[in-house]
Amino acid sequence: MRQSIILISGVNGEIGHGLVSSLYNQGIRNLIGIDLSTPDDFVQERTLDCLIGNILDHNLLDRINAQYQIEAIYHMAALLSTRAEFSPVIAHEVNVDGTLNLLDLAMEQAQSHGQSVKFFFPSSIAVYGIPTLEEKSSVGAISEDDYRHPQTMYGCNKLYCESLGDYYSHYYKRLSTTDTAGLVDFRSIRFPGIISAHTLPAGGTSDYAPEMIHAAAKGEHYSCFVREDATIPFMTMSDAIVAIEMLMAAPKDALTKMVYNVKAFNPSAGEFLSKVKSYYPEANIDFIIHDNRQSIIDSWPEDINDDQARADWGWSANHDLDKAFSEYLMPVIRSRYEHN
Ligand code: AKB
Repeated sequence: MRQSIILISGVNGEIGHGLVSSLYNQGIRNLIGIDLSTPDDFVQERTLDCLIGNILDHNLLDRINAQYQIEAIYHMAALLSTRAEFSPVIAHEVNVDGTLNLLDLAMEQAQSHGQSVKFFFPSSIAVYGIPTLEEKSSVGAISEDDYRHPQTMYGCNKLYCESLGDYYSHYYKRLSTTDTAGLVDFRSIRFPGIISAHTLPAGGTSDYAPEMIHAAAKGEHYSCFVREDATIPFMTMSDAIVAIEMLMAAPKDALTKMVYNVKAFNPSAGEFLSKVKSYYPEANIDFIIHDNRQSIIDSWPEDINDDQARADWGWSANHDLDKAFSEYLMPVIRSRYEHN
């Protein structure tokens, strides 16, 4: 009999770390990670095994398929928005083909063991594309069906993969006689920028906020690459993990959507800096605008409407901007950098 496991792709990344930590603290001991790089000790100590490899490698996925019985997949591996603009074709391969491979693995597994496989997919506010700054500031909080005109390769990839999730959940091989509806139970959240106290992001465009606070804590100079008035939604990593767990635990019949917005706070870069300075008055941070990265931020919404997540699975963020600093970021960041 195959061992029952939960599979996490991109386990060594930012959300991977947060997820492993939280699932392990709940007593879950059957986590298997995949990552391109060898995961750090924190991840290795909390997982049953970590496979070093690529989600594009069919031999690796075949081995996982043969060896394990998969209950759920958390598919975190991705190239983020800035990095994807430098290598759009590679980004498409990783973000789209990688997701397709894991959806296919979920379907094969569900067909072989006869139970549905839950599939979590982190989507992003990058699926939205607002044409002008005037419209961005006048439009208010935007809902899941609004403005789905991504301007980045990453946003295009995320939006398309949401549709693939819908296809695998509801319409997979609909011309065959086998009924596959519901075998893959796809659930997704469109995340805003995420700020972790423990790790730094790599290759995203919302990275300026976490980079600011970590640089200030380390006493390093930092040049923020967007204007002071640039505004998008953010949340803490701790709230992002809570959101994933709440959505994955929700009864299926309570869900009216496959993809949900969630939000917490939406400071401008200047407001975020003021908050950083209230803890680190000596912070050496200036603004040197990178026009192209700025244009990506300008296309993302200032605010999003998460009413449906609140109504369907009781979502509400624990951290507003003040609490994000006082209850989550500062206690961890202080002890982390003061001991180095
Ligand atoms: C990025 O900046 O690419 C990500 C995102 C908003 O999805 N953090």
